Order: sequence, then C-alpha cells, then structure tokens
Amino acid sequence: MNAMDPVFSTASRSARLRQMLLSNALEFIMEAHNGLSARIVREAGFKAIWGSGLAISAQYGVRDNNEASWTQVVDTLEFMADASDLPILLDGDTGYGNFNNVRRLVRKLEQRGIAGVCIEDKQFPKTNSFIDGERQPLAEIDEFCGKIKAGKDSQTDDNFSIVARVEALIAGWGMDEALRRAEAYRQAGADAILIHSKLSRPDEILAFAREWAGRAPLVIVPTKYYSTPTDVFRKAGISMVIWANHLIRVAASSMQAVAREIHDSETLVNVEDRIASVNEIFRLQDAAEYSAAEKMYLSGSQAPGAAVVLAAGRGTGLEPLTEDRPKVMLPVAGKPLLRWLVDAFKKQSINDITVVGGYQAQAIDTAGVKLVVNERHAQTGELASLACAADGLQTDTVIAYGDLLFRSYILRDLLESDAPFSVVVDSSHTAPSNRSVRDFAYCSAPDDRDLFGQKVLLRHVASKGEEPDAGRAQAPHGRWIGLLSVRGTGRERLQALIGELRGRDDFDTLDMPALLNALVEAGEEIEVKYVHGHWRGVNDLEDFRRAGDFAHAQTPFALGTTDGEEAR
Ligand code: SPV
Ligand code: MG
Repeated sequence: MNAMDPVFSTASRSARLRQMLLSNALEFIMEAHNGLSARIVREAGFKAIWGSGLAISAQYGVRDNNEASWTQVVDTLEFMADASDLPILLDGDTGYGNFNNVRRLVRKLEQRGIAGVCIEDKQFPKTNSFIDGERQPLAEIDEFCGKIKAGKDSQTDDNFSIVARVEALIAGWGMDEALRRAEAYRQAGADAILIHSKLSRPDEILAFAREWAGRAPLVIVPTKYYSTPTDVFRKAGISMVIWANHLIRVAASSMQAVAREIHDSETLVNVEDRIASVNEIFRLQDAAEYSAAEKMYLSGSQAPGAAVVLAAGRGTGLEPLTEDRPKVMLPVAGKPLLRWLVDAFKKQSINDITVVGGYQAQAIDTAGVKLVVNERHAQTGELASLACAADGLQTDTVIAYGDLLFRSYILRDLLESDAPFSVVVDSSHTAPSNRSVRDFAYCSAPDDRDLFGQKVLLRHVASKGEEPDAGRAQAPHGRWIGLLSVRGTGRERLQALIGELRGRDDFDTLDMPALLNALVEAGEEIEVKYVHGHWRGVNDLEDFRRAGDFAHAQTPFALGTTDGEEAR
C-alpha cells in the first residue's frame, strides 16, 4: 500500500504500522532523531519512522547506554510526531527497566501518538549492539516474556505494536537460542520479531528466516550487511527493513565538513551554495503555515505591515556632500536621514522595511532593513525604483521618500486610515516657490478644521517639471509630503497599475506624483490626511541645514524648540 493511498493515510498511525508489519510486501522504515529529520523522512516518501536509540542519543551528544532518560526520549518523539504524521516505531531499548517500566512506557507512547515500540532482550542499562556485543548479558527469557505481556496488556489501542528484538546472535549465543527466544516472545504476544546481526554478510539472518518460516513478521537491521541486495531480503520473506542510523550519520559528516571548511577558510563563500538555504529551513519548519495563521488569528492586532523607502538618489544641490553616499545617508543631528525614517517606522511597529537604493547603494546602512537596488537608477526615476520593490509587497505598505523627517503622529495617523490609498498633504504649503512645484497637491476640498474628519480626496499632484498651476483654476491645497499608505486590496491594484505603467515609453521618467495621478485616473480614491507643518524634506543644502534643527527638536528633552513648523 502506498503512503499516498487515501485509505492508508487516514488510518491511525498505529494501524498503518501494523499494516506494514503484516503486509506481504517488504516494507522500509527510516531512522529519524528529531523533528526536522522526521519531516525529511516523510518528504523522502517513507511510510514510517524508526526512532533510533543510537541516533536520538547521538544527536544529544551522549552514548547509546541509556544516558538520555526515557522521558527525554519520549519528549524527542513528541517533536518527531508533531513534525511528521508518519507512524513511529520507537527503539525502546530494554524498556528502560522491568515490566512495570514497560507498562508505563507503552501508556506514555500511546498518549503521544507513537505507533509501536521495539524492546530488546538485553539488560538495563544497555549498550549498542555493535560495541562488544558478545559481552552483553541477555535477559532471562521468562523475564523478557513478562515485559512483552505487560506491555501488550497495558496498551489501550489494539493496533499499538510491540516488536521483540532478539539479541542472541549479537551476543554469540547461537541460532538455536535465537529461535527459542523468538518463539517464546511470539507466544508472549509480540507482534513481530526483530532479529539482529552484526555480521557483514546476511547468512545468519537468512538462516534464521528459513527456520522461522513466517511464524510472525520478521524485522531486520542491515547496517552491517548493507551490501546485500534488497531482493535477497524480499525473497527470504522479511517483512520490514530498518535503515537504522543513516540520517544521523549524514548529518554528522556534513556538519564536520562544513564546520571544518568555515573554520579553515574564515569565510562562508565556499559553503553557501552547497548547504540548505535558510528559506529551505523555514519551509521545513512550516513557516508559511505560521504566516497564514497569523493573518487569520492576529488580524485585530495585526502589525501595520511594511514600508518601502525610496533612497536611490544622490540629491540635487547636495552634490558636494554626496560624493560617496546617497542623500539618505547624510547625517542629520547625529544619525543618517534614513535612520530617522527607519526609527519612525519601527516606532509604529513597522519592521518590514525595504529600502530601494541606487546611487552609492553600497553605502546604505542596511541594519534592520532589506536593501533592493535599482541598477538603472542613473537613467530612471522614482517609479522605476519603486517598481523594484513593488512585486515583493505582501501586506499593507507605506511608501516614503527617503529624505523625510516628520513628527511621529503623522505616520501614526496615516496608519489609522483603512482606505486602500491615503496620502499626507501639508496644507501650510500652498504657494509653489519658483524653485519647484513638484509634489503640490490639488484635492477635493481644502483643509478646513471645522470639517475635521470629512473625506477629502486627492485630485492631482504636480510632477517634476510641471508648469505651476498648469491648466488649473485654483492654487494647490497643500504639498504631498512623500508618504503614501497602501492597504488591503489597494496593494494588488497598485502592483497591477505599476505593471501597466511599465509598458509606457516614458516609464523611466515617471516620478511618484505621476503614479498618484495614474491611480486617480484609474478611478482610485486616494484619501488625503491634512497636516500643518511638522515635517521636513531635504532637497538642497538649505533644507539639509534646517533638517538638523528639526531633528534635534524631535529628540527627547529638546523642549523649547519651535523649529519644524515649516515644510519642504
Ligand atoms: C538503533 O538504531 O539504535 C538500533 C539499531 O538499536 S542498532 O544500532 O543497529 O543496534
Ligand atoms: Mg538501539
């Protein structure tokens, strides 16, 4: 039966393991030693897991001598059972004590969804069978049969399996003793017999299987006789093969090689492409499920989302200061402009911040932000920079010019808007200077404090080079400060529009006002949040000088400063 078979996969784990033991086909189970390896075993296509005592103790860095307590083993199994829905057959060593310990073990395993346990007829504390196997004392047959009976009597799930492991061949007690023990264990109620051998050839296993003649399912561990063709086991009527320790061994050899390589070369560059990516680890941890659940259950208190900061420019008029850095890295009151902005976002719990660099992008301080680079920044405008980040937008996002300073309430209030699109417009700036008209905003209504809370929509924002009041009857209602909030369904519509604009011949020349105007033309409502000063942009040397005063006024204990009322 196939692991993907719906009947198989809806059956309980214990029923599936039992079916595997009883089926006529040769079945294979694979060692896992923690949640991650359990998941990997499942993804590889195996139908069940061997909870290897050797591997579980090794991953803790202790010996296979019951140095890890049985409760530590059971806790480890819980992680494995959570990470994979496969049946797990625990290598339960000797049962960790006498019959009473076996009873308790079986109950605890059932409670944690473990499908079965294999117990071996050695004495507690045991030693791995491949270390001086002949010197290891075996349990009395009757005493071991008592353990099997006690285990079977204490299970509440009929399908829970107890596999009895015969160590007579390992201990050098001979074939007759092995067969005698196996038969006694079968009669005591064991669901299968594991016959173990440490020879490099399968001879004694095959001889045992012949004599056994199918009295109960036979399980083998061909670690030492690994070169035997698998068909030989099939023909011998073996029921199940345990690949017992290969994932802990490959983990060890991979870790040794990579640790040595990094130590000796003092760089990661040689290993990065040879190892699992961080994203692959996230996938194995099922990080995507967490994100989906977060959307479902955290919506009330959902983090405000993400930010994109446009920081590709050198800054016209600031050339003497920006030879080796973009404008956003100019220091203002002790820290780069960009850091002020990043801190402002973080203060509103926006931690997913993408900075689009271009000019001297390597000089951008990337602490706490993701950097994407507009490689064509010299030939393109703001919209092309935004487009570099737009496809990656996954959540509500604030888009900001990188040279902005503002009082924190401005961003906080903007984030309170549920509108798909909203912008901040400073109504204290209504007269374009000769210097520039860009970003002046025309709205559906002027800022009127008597009408506080009324919905005002953006009609037009002047692009760079646009004639002052071109074709407009009225003066602008204010100046867009460079903050655009995109929420809910607005995000996909914005992405689609940027996609359309990409097709335009003049795409490379388009700026943020052009995007806002295109949104308006596409019929989108862009809500206006009016403010009156309390922000600064840095567009020239004069702005830069005054930005320092403004920033100082925003720092704690800067009482008495009145600067910061003016705008860009
Ligand atoms: C284990 O995997 O811990 C086993 C199998 O018991 S063996 O190491 O071969 O004894
Ligand atoms: Mg073991």
